[in-house]
Amino acid sequence: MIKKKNRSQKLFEDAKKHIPGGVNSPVRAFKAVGGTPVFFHSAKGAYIYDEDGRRFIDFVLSWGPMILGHGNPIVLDAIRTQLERATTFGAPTALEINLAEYICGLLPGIDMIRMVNSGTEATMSAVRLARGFTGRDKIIKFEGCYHGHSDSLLVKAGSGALTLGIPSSPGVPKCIANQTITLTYNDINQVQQVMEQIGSEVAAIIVEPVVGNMNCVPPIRGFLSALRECCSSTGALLIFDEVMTGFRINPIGAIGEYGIQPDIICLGKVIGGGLPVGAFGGSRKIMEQIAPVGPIYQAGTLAGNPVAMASGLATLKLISEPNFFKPVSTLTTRLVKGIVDRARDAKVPMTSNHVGTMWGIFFSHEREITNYKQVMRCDTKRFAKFFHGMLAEGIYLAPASFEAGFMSSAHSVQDIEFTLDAAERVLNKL
Ligand code: KE4
Repeated sequence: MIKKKNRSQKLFEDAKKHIPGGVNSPVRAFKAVGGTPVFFHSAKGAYIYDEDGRRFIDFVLSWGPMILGHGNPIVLDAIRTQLERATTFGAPTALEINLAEYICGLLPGIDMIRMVNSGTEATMSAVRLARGFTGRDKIIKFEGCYHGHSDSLLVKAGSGALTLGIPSSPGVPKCIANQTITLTYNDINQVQQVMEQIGSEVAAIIVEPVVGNMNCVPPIRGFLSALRECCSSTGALLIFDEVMTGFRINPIGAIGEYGIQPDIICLGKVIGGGLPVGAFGGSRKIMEQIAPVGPIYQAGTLAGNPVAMASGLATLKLISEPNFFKPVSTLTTRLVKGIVDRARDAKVPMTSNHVGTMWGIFFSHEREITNYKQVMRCDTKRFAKFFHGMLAEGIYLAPASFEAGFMSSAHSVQDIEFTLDAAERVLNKL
């Protein structure tokens, strides 16, 4: 008897007719884990429901934004209220002031912020700002970090530390890629040596303070302070790409977690509360170089969209409450420790990292994962089996082993226990 196709399979076939690969963002296509992507229909709290009505506990949370869980009533009310008034003007609104004031009030050293519509726009604009502010062209980034898909940041390492960057995608001109140098995350000596040699040509070092795009890899002691020192001593700017870590690894993010002050911060995800928002910010001296007050151009039709501002502001106010972070971080620790303990009992090599409410598990023999090479040695096939096993148990993990997981305040201890019971069953069948 031919197995009845579920709705997702049918929808995926339909989707591929008019959408490249059937998705509007590649990682959603399940290429890294195989099988058919799940098409979702609705969500509430920690749960998402597919087109067949199946319920999943959601640890992707739209890749980070849904830190309050789905459909938070206060956030929905804020969105509804603004929707009734207007969806967009393409003109300034008081809401943009409210969100800018709120974020600058939370983040030390950030006097001004410019709203955009995505993390990609935030980092792309930050790179242009750094180049315009310093009058320099070179950018340093790190292997395993992802900063969105602007040309200067879709660049992988050349053969040697100082060799010019190589486009990591067709369509990125070599003349642009070769202005970006890609180094090894957490290799302090390497970045110090490179900056000693070419620091005067470097506009900025851009880094994910905790990497969430080679799964979850935190900075080793001294790495972020070394970047700060390298930039301060050469006149390069330090850009923290906190699109993922902002208001997620700590009540304010990496500045709060590690006490290192970037020159420019990039934000996204959580600050939109599920609607499209990105932002970049810094000191007044740097930010007033941005048009219209300064000469460095940057713009966007829906930047500062009032509905998105309302959603972001409501979200940030809720997560800034004093007793918000600790319980969600504690739940994250409970989940990660529980999975690792069950992997050990099932004799499945596994290690993990987590910072605040962001986490990652690695099918690896390594005691600790701190760099790209170690991540690349992980057992991705075993992850794919684990992913599908958990999916069948009603647990939705990131459909790629090089992605981080997330936690929300809507997840309960019962959800974690349910997840750990499922993990035990799945790990023992790997
Ligand atoms: P967006 O343009 O996707 O809003 O943000 C790009 C970006 C920038 N910086 C960091 C640290 C990021 O993690 C991202 C985007 N994250 C991915 C997940 N790893 C988004 C998921 C996707 O690409 O569909």
